[in-house]
Amino acid sequence: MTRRGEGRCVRKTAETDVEVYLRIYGSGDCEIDTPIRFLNHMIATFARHGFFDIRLRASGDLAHHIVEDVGIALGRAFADAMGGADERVSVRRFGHAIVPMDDAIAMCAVDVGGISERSFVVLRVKFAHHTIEDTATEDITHFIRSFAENAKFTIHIHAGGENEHHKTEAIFKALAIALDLATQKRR
Ligand SMILES: [Mn+2]
Repeated sequence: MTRRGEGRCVRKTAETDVEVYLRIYGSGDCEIDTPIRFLNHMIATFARHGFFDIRLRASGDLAHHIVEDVGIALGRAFADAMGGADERVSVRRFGHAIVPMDDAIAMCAVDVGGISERSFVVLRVKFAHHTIEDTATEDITHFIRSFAENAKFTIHIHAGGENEHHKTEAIFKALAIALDLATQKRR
């Protein structure tokens, strides 16, 4: 982990324009400004339950591009905050959480070690609907994969339930709690 646990990513492409500031050892404060309301809700939830301070601004052409590129930029901000494999040895590395939300439950385990710049994602979740509010469910899974790949994290998520909003919110909470635990300094 870098000394202050702070990371940034500014990323501008032909499709999107994204800026992220992240403080891993924060208090859950966030300012989220993207045109996708359900994504804003998920990232605010993620910040609150992970005690991450996040300032995020994103705009772009299509929702799919914005969700994907926010995942990439947030992942890069985590990678920036955590540093390379030699700096990541200062944190606990592993974390997990099981989070219920009414009918839904999500289980998440993470490895933030970034060994050999690798990442891996196992997502065992089935969505019965194509969208949640203004966000495509396939964009949510794409977001998690883009985030993990750019942060150099291994992320396993198993989730189930009836309500898609609850299921997704439980996933973001479980991911936040697991990452908060894994990024704590080693004693
Ligand atoms: Mn909600």
